[in-house]
Amino acid sequence: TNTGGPLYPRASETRDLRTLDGLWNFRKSPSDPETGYKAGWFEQDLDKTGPVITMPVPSSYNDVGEDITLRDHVGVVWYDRRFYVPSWWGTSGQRVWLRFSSVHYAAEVFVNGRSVMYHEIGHLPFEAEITNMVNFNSSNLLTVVVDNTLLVDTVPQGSVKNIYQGPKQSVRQEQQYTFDFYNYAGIHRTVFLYSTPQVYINDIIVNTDILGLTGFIVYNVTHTGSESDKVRCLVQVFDKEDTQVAAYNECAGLLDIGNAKFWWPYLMHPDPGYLYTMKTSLIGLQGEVIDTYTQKIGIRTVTWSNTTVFLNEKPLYLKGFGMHEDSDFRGKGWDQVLWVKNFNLIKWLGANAFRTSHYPYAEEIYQLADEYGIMIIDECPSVDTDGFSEKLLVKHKQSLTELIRRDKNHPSVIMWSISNEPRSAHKLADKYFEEVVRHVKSMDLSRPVTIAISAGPSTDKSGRHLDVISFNRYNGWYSSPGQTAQIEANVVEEATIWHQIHNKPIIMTEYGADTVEGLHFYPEYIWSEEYQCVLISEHFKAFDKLRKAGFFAGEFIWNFADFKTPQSITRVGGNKKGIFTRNRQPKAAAHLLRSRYHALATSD
Ligand code: BDP
Repeated sequence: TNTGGPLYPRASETRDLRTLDGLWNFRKSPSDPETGYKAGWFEQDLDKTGPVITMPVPSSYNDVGEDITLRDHVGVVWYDRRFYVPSWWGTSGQRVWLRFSSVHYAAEVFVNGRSVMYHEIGHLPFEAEITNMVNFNSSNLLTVVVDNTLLVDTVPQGSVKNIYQGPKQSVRQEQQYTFDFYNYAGIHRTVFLYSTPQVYINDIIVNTDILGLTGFIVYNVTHTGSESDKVRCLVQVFDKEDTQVAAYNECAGLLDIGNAKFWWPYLMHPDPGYLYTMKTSLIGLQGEVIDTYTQKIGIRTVTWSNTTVFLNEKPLYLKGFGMHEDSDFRGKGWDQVLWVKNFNLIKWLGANAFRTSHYPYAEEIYQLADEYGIMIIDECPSVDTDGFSEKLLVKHKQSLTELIRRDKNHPSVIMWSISNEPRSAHKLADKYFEEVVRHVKSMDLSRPVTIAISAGPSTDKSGRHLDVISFNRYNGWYSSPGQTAQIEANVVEEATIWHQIHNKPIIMTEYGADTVEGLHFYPEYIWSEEYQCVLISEHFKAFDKLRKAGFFAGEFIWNFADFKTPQSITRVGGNKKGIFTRNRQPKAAAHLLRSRYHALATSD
C-alpha cells in the first residue's frame, strides 16, 4: 500500500510540476474484476484492447454519461492516458513522482505496464517515485484501475447484494450502504507529476504557540536521499510584505516572531486568516541550495477546557454547517469554481466554520480556509461505523494516520472528527474508540478530538474518550416531523445532559429539515421553505439559551447545500436539507441563517 505525499506538491526553484488532469480513456470492467488483468489491459493503451469512452479527470465517472449502468456501476473501472516527462528532469538527475490527490475507493496504478502503487480509502493522497519506470525520450502509459466496492471492513463500510432479474435471472450487483451521500467514484482530484532533487525535503511539521505579542513556530524538517546527512537546513519566514521576520539554520527548531500577526477566524478580527510564508531549504557543503519548499503557515493556538474551546485564548463560538463535496455532473470531482463560490457564500453567510462531513476534502479547500480564516472540523472517512472488528480498526486508524499527516499544518484545522454517527451504543464501541483516540493523540496533541454522535447520551459509549462532544439530532424532522413546539426544550435538555455526563464542551453538529426550493406552505408544513425557517428558528432559541449556560461551543446546520443520495423514497432527487440548492442558490433559510450569523459576529 502506498500512502503519503505529506507535502502538497508545489513547484519551486528546485522542483517542477505538471498536472495530468484532462481527458482520459475509460472503460467499465465486466463484473469479473479479473477480466482486464487477465487480458493485459494495463500493458497497452486501453483503446487498443476494446472500446473506450472519454472521461474527465478530475471527476466522478457516475454522472457524466447517459448510461444508467455506468452511474450505478459496482466494481472495477479502468482509466488510462499517455504522458511525457520533461527530458531535462532526466538529464539533471531529478526524481520523478506521481501523486494522486484522491481516487475513490481503491486504486492500482501502472506505469508502462508495471504496477507502481496500490491505495485503499478514498479522499486521501498517495504517491510513488517512478523515476526508474519512465522514458524520457518517448511517451509513457499511465493506467489506473479503480474499484468502488464498499464492504464490511472498508472505510466507510458497505455491502454488495446480488439482485436476480429478468427471465434468465441474470445477476446485477447493487452496492448498499447506510449513509446517505452517493458513493461517487473515480479519479476525484488532481493527478500530479512532479520532480524533486535526489536529496529532497520529505516532510515539514509545524506547530505554533503564542506568548503575549510573540509568536513561536516549532518545526521539524525531514529529508531523504543518499548523502542527505551532508546537508543542512535553512528555514526562513516572511510576512505578507515579503519581509523576512525569522530564520534559522537547523532542521528542527524554534523560531520566534516579535509583534507577530496571529491567525484569526473570519469576523473575529479585522484581518482574519493572516498567513506567513515559510521557506525551507536544504543547503549543501558549498552553500548551494539543493532543495526548496515553500508553504503558508498561520500562528495560532487551540486549547480547550471542560466548557470551552479557545482560539488564541479567546472563547470560540463555531457558526457553520456540515458540507459535502458534491455538485451536478462532476459528483465529488474537485472543482475550483464551485469551491471559490462556496467560500464566497460562507463569507456572505457570516459563518466561521464547517465540518468536512463525512471524509477529508480536497487539499485546496483547506488552503482556501487558511486564507479566509474559516475553521474546519476535519473528519476522517469513517461514517456509520459498525461491527468494530479488529480489521476495521486497523483501517480506521490508517485513515487518520493519512489524514493527520496530510492536514497537520493547516491553521484552519482546529479539531479532528474521528467518526460520524458510529453505532456507539454497541458494547465494543468503548474499547474501539479508546484505541482510535489514543492513536490520534500519538500523532497530534494540539487539537481536540470529537465524534458527531447520534446515539443518545445514556447509551453512547464513545463520549468519555473525546475532548469535545458533538451530537446530531433531527428534532422536528426524523423525530416528530411537522412538530416544532418541542424543539427548543429538547435541544436544551439534550445538550445539558451531554455536558452533565461528560463535563466537556458541547457542539450541535447536525440539525435541519429537507426543503424543496420554491415549495411554500403557510402555516409551515414539512418540506416547505417556511418549515425549514421555523425549524431552524426554534433551534436558534435553544442555542441562545445554551450559550448563556456556558458550555456550548457551536452550531452546525445540516447542510450547506443539497446533495445527491442513493435512490430512496425519502429523497426527492437527493438530500434537500441544504440552505442552498445544489446550484448554490439560497433558500429562505439561508437569509435567516445569514442574519443570525452576522448578528452573532457583532455580539462576540
Ligand atoms: C444524519 C447523517 C447525515 C445525513 C442526515 C440526513 O449524519 O449524513 O445526511 O442524517 O438524513 O444522520 O439528512
